[in-house]
Amino acid sequence: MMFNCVKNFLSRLRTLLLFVLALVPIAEVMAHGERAQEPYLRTRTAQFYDVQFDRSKVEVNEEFTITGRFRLMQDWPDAVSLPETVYMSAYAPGPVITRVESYLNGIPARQSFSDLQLGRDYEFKLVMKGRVPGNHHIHPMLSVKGSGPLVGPGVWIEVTGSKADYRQEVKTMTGEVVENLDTYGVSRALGWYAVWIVLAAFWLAFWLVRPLLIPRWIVLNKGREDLLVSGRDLAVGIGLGIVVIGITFGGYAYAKKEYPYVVPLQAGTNKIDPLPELPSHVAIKVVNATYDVPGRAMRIQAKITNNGTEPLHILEFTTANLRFINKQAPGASAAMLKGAPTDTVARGGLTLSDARPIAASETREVTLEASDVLWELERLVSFLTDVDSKFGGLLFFSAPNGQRQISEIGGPILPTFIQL
Ligand SMILES: [Cu+2]
Repeated sequence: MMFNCVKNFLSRLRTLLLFVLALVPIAEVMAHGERAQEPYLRTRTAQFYDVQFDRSKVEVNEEFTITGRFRLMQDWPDAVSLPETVYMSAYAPGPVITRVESYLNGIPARQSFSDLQLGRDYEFKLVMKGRVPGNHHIHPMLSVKGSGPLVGPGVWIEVTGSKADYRQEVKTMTGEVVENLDTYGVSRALGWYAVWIVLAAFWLAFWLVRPLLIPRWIVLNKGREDLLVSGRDLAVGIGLGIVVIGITFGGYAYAKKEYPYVVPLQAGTNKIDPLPELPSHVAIKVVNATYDVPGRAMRIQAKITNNGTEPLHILEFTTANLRFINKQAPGASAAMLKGAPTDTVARGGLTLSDARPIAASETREVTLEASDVLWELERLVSFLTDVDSKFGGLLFFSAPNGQRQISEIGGPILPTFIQL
């Protein structure tokens, strides 16, 4: 009877669990938190563009490269620390890939960089290597001291093979070849742990085997402190002290002899110049911006002035790694191919109130509509509840001569809760 009861309960619990699991979309389970970042952090800090992964499937030990650019937004939010110290890397769920090389504007990015400039572009290159088999979501990532990581578009990389085959060979400056950095020195470190644990355990056990707190307290109360520490205790204490100091200095002398050339971990930062400023002939003034909550659409009314000599098409609006491409613009299909093959390219694209190119020295008021369920999926609509309700993004223009212009666009945004 009792057994049946338990069995029934367990089967009900299982049904309930299955039901709850069915409610959780798979994609949410596999994502690893990039959507949890506040929208002001994702739309108004670093805008990644032209991000490309050269492979989507690698074997353990095989390398792949992530390249791309980011623009640091002029309208950097007050709540986010300025990019005074940054570190360029890739984001992976755990140590499943290894960073082999990294560059920012062609300079090795082993260390942090200081004083990056707002409103300017930077180019990165990351060479990564498969380490743990599995399907991993990998992003380029710019870590800003005081603010945290700002991630670029993520791509699923499948690592195949066996973790046991992983090797990371390194040749040191003195010519020594380390066969596998993954396991190098681990046994020695564990050996040292063992030495200190044994010594500590001995010292603890030495005192624990004797009568402990209450008897010693009574002795103390009776004024017989002389009984608490015997001559043998003192001798063992001094002996242990000599052993500890001996091991410490002996270990140091041994390491110094074995490895005469030691380079400490590099802690300084590098200065870096931004990419040369591209000539921009566009002036943008946002007149009005709204986010239509039921329609999941951002509408931006902007006065765009073309100060150049070529007519310009509005090609793309990008923010927080979402891409809205105007399919009518020349170069649209090339633009589609240019970025990483992510699922964050809006299918509906970018809709314009006036699709004609903006002629040279013309000023036109255009309404851009970026409508897609991605706003919701990427959890970007919570900017409506921010104390600083502003949006930001990049607007790309294309000219008939194939040139592309990139301008920052942004300003306050108002939510509308009813369909207008
Ligand atoms: Cu991800």
